[in-house]
Formats: sequence, C-alpha cells, structure tokens
Amino acid sequence: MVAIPNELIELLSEANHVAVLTGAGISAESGVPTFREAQTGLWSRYDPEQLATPEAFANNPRLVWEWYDWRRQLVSSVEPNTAHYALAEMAARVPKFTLITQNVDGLHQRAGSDGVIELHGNIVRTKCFDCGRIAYNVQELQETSGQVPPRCEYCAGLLRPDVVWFGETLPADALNRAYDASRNCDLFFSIGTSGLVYPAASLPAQALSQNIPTVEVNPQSTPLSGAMTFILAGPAGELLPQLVALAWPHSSQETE
Ligand code: BJW
Ligand code: ZN
Repeated sequence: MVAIPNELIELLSEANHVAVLTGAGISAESGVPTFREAQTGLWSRYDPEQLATPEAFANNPRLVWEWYDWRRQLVSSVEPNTAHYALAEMAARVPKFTLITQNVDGLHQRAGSDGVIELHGNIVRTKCFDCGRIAYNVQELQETSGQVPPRCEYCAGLLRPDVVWFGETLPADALNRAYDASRNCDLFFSIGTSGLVYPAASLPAQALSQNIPTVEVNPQSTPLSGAMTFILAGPAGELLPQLVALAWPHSSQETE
C-alpha cells in the first residue's frame, strides 16, 4: 500500500489551479496496452514506435492503417477506469483544472472530463496524409472503394489517423496551452507516462522551473522521477481515487 503524504493532500485540497499530464499508463487498467510495455496477440511482433511514424505509413500504409483500426476497435470496446473518473472528480473540486493528455483514446472525455488538451491527437479522427483535411465518412469511403486505407475525397491522398507521429509537430495551440498551464498551476501531476517522448516530457520541468510542486503517479520509476516533489509509486486506478477521497473527505461521497 502506497502512503499518500499529508503535505500533498493539503496542497491538493487548497490548490487553485491543478495541471495534469497523462500518458498511456492511465488507460492500462482499462485494458489499453501502453506503448513501451509488451503488446499482445497479432501485433506483438511489431514495435509501436516503428509504426507511429510517417515513414512507416509511407512504406506500408495498409499495415499502419490496420494497426490503428485494431486499436480503434480496442478503445471503443473498453471503458474509462477509476483513474479517469478520479480526475473528472478532481476537476469538479478545484477552481481551475487543466488536463493535458498524450493519449489518443478519448477515455478522459468518456469519463466526463471537459476541455482536455490532446497533445497527440485523437484516434477517432481521420485526416488526409497529403492535404490534411479531416475525413468524416471514412467507413463509407472504405466500403464503397474497398481500398485500405481509403482515399481523400478532395485530393485522392491516403487517409491516416489524426494523431501525431514521431517527427511531426504537435498542434501549436494545444502545446502552448499545455506550457502555459504547466508554468502557472500551483500543483502539477505526471500520471502514467514514461517521460521519454518530447515535448510532452518537458512539461514537468516547466512546472519545476517555477518552483511548483510536482507529483508522479507511476508503478515504475521514470527519467522524470528524480526531479519530482512527490512520488506515488503505484497504479493510477488505485491511487487517484484514494487521493481525491483524502483531499475532499466529505464531498466525494455526497455527489456519487
Ligand atoms: C502506469 C500504469 C498504471 C503502466 N498507472 N502508470 C527532445 C529530445 C529528444 C528527442 C526529441 C526532442 N524533441 C523532439 C524529439 C523527437 C521525438 C521524441 O521525443 N523522441 C524520443 C522518443 C527520443 N518527438 C517528436 O518527434 C514529437 N514531435 C516534435 O517534437 O516535433 C518537433 C520536431 C519535428 C521534427 C524534428 C524535431 C522536432 C512528436 C512525438 C509524437 C509521439 N507520438 C506517439 C504516437 C501517437 C499516436 C498513437 O497513439 O499511435 O505518442 S509515440 C507514443 O509515445 C504516443 C504516446 O503518447 C507517447 C508517450 O508514451 P507514454 O504515454 O509515456 O506511454 P509509455 O508506454 O511510454 O509509458 C507508459 C507508462 O505508464 C510507463 O511508465 C508505465 O510504468 C506506466 N504505467 N501501468 C500508472 N496502472
Ligand atoms: Zn486530401
């Protein structure tokens, strides 16, 4: 059992602005595989890092499309877990709350979180590899053409998921808002991320540069751990509900 420090409980219950960065680990307890832990079944022989690149798509668009199709189906078949719900509840308790995610699975939104800053896009959306336009009728395009991936209605370019691959830039507005929140919050959480992928991994350092206390929630240590003010070394699905219940002992029961 991981002990939650009283100092952290106090900081959270008194915070005016909490900023949270999440990664794949927060969805692990929903059954969504993380990036850098073993994948299962059909896709176990592929390295996700090798598939999440424009080069991989250019070399083998069908393989990459089918991998995302598999992940899209997987994500739609699972439910948000207690960690996603605890963050939605935290948002309702603090005056200002900024939720920044690297995840493309939409599980925060399905747990009731509003205004989520999506740094790496969303797997549900599809766009054109060439002209960048969003495609809305992907299923229909696929069925009528029989092409995998289907092609753009405007320029006949290949369609791809609207996510950010290695070497691609993050949406500027999302990144600016994430930097701003990380520098201006009074408590910063890094939850379920290996802290290996930039620029997302630089957000905790932004908070620390302003002497803002930082918290890592992760069963494993990461390159960020050494700099963190608090470490909660365990699964987010257990620790976040505990933390919320300790910070707001009376109110959390009343609203459920
Ligand atoms: C639990 C748990 C439980 C398990 N509870 N926890 C600076 C330095 C070095 C390199 C770079 C740099 N700046 C840019 C780069 C290059 C590159 C990069 O970072 N490379 C590094 C890998 C070295 N970055 C980029 O290319 C980015 N673009 C960019 O910077 O553009 C400007 C530019 C352009 C051209 C040249 C140079 C600069 C884009 C990065 C895009 C990342 N995209 C992906 C795929 C998204 C789509 C998809 O989902 O398919 O995003 S890769 C993948 O990694 C995905 C994730 O969002 C991201 C982060 O992974 P995450 O979430 O941390 O997952 P894991 O699996 O790594 O970790 C899970 C953690 O959970 C583990 O720690 C577990 O212990 C933990 N856990 N169970 C809590 N129950
Ligand atoms: Zn196009």
